[in-house]
Amino acid sequence: MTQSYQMLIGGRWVEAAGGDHLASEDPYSGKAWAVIPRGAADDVDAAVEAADAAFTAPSWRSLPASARAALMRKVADLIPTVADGLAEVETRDNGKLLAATRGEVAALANIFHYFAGLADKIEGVIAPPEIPGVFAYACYQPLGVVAVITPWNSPLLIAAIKTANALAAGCTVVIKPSEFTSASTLEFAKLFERAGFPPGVVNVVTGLGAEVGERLVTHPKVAKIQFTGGSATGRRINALASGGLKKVVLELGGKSPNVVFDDADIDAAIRGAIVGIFSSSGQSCISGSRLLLHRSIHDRFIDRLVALTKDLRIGDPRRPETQIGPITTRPQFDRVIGFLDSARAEGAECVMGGAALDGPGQLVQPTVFTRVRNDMRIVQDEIFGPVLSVIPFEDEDEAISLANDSRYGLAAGVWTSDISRAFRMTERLEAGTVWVNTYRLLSVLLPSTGYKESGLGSENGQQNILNFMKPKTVFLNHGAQVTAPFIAT
Ligand code: TXE
Repeated sequence: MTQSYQMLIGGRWVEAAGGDHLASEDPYSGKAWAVIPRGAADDVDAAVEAADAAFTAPSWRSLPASARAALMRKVADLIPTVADGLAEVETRDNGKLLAATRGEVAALANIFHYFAGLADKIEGVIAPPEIPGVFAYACYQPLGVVAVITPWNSPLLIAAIKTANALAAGCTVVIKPSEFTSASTLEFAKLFERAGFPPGVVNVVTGLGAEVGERLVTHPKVAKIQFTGGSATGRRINALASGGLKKVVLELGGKSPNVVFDDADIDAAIRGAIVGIFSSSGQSCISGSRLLLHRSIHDRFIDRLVALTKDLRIGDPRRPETQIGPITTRPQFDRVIGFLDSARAEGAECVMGGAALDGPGQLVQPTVFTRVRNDMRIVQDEIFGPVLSVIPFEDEDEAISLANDSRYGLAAGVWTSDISRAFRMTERLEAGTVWVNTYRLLSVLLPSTGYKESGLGSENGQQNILNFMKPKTVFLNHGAQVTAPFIAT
């Protein structure tokens, strides 16, 4: 039986105005399991109007920051009561391992507590008196309506982080989840009602990027766009939004290098390489998809990595023993298979995997290519699948030159026991996040950004709250002679 979802606009659960729907498929069974409304321009307009009205309504705008924080804490406290169901919906919709989606859902409570903690710590600036009789200060005001556009690989986690950032600042939001994985966001949105948020502060409109996404991005009452997704879409959003001079933050793709020196703890580095690329079946912007190995360890490292990877269990993401689940969407599955073909055509050697699995669902074998050159498509393009390219290097300089020879710059890993080398590498790697002797750790307590084509602007951390606000400078004359105009002091 298929589950039927509605969108949340202005505090009401509604169908699309046009009455259209989209099917959501379970990537493991390949069957449709839910229907979501296929929104269009009218629905976006209604959601943005609702968010704008909520933004100016006293029930939100005049709410003390501590009360706003309290509402966010209520959401955090509600999360454990729905966590199991949320994780199951996410796994069914995007195919990520249940263990992973449970972890992501558990993190949401901390994320909401963290951002709630920032809501009442936004302070302005008082300038030292310069003009007798004039008091000058700057305060920060929330930007307004924030559009949150999310992808299919971690839909709930990404929507929750962006929404929490925006709410803490006093903004209102319209979330547009990926058309492939909208269910978890719609489930999550129920918590804002339960927590007592005023209607219209959080809205969700589902549908296609070209229909719902573009309207949202160009709507005159949207002040800021927070986007995670592919680079081509990010570029288009940036171009569309520039017409309205909107603030845009883009978290885009990656082709991250994982660099292993011969002085590293090799067993740990092998585990780090496997986790780096095969977690979430490689469908992660921070995947360590380029493994750079010091030439002296190359062959034995690959032998052991392949031996361990062969034991990984591929299959149903709901089963506890499964370690690699399906590719989330059919177009993405076709794209990954296309890369496997192009790698062979370009002369790379496939030392393990290299094919889809028979049977239902979009399962791809974990795949390792050696004898790759840096100019090959599998090395330069983001595959977003369980495909690892291995490249040897001679020394630190060559490692850096290979690692940085990419239009992306999202993340990088370094494995070494030499602390000086670790410092040198972190300094020289062109990436927004660098891990030393670990991989994939993330924290909303710290800023995250992408260098080069991996992004625009940054998210998270304490300072980021001000990126959802605009300063207002006030000169308050409480007794000075009005000075001659046009004279700057
Ligand atoms: O993402 P899109 P796609 C990469 C990965 C993948 C590629 C394409 O390499 O193969 O992107 O994936 C909405 N205006 N990443 O095509 O299109 C869309 O509806 C406004 C990396 O599935 O970027 C969805 O909600 N919105 C990434 C969201 O954008 C538009 C995660 C993302 O979809 C729009 C996912 C438009 N014109 C894929 N077009 C990461 N950084 O983690 C689409 N959308």
